[in-house]
Formats: sequence, C-alpha cells, structure tokens
Amino acid sequence: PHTERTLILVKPDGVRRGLVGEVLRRVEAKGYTLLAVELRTADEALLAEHYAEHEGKPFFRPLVDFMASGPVLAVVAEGERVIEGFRVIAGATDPTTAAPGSIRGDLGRDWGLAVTQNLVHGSDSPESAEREIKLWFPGL
Ligand code: YYY
Ligand code: MG
Repeated sequence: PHTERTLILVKPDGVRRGLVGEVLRRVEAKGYTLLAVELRTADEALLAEHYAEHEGKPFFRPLVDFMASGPVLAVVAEGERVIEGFRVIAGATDPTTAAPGSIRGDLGRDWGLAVTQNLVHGSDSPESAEREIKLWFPGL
C-alpha cells in the first residue's frame, strides 16, 4: 500500500457555485480520508507562493487575482495514491475537454471565462503535496 496526502482546493468559482459539498462527496465516495478542511480567503502572498511554479507566465496574475476573489475550501486528503487519484477525479486542466465523470468534465461551465476558472486544485507530486500542505496548514 502507498498511503499519501494531497492538498485539494475548491476554488472561488466552486465555492460561489455551491459545489463544495459535491467535491467533498466525490473525494469521500472514492474512499479518501479528510484530515483537514478549512474555508478561507487566501491573501496574495500565499497564492503567489502556492503557484510559484507559474510565476512569469501570462496567466499568473489573472490566476492569483481570481484565487483571491473569494473564499476557497482548502482540504488535506489522505489515501492510497491520492495525489494521482484526485487529479484523475478532477479531470484535465481545461474543463472544455475534461472527461465526463470528472469534476471539471461534469461541472465545468462558464466557457467564456477561460481555463482559469476550473473549480479545483490538486497537488501534482509528492514534493508539491508536502510543500502545499505546509503552506496551507502549517500546523498539520
Ligand atoms: O495542475 P492544474 O491545475 O491542472 O494546471 P496547471 O498547469 O498547474 O495550472 C494551474 C492553474 O492555472 C490551472 O488550474 C488554471 C490556470 N491556468 C490558466 O489560467 N491558463 C493556462 N493556460 C493554464 C493554467
Ligand atoms: Mg498544477
């Protein structure tokens, strides 16, 4: 068995659209364990750090502004290969082509609003997960 932890965010579009419960339902239904859940409005410093790998890209500024535009639900989930597993549940980055059955594929909309508003974030590697969990939940 390979139990690990990942950081999941329900982004401001997901919170505004009332999809927090739907996202958590899918995570729990898959069998992952919730270790921490917190609704909060993140400041720019935290978000710039969270998305540090994208600094300098054209979408960085709009992304940070969008992520600061309202509360996000920050979640730490644990389970067998949850890092990769949650990214499968989330679906491809662009909701336009995300597979049906995935969060972004099933629930993505607002097609005019570009790929920035894609409902959820999930860590993409064990190193990212450790870094992001420390960032969002320093006490965990
Ligand atoms: O890990 P994931 O969220 O699927 O995508 P990333 O390539 O790490 O990009 C992070 C975040 O940035 C993405 O969820 C939406 C936004 N974004 C964007 O606004 N425009 C792009 N061309 C690429 C990504
Ligand atoms: Mg990413």
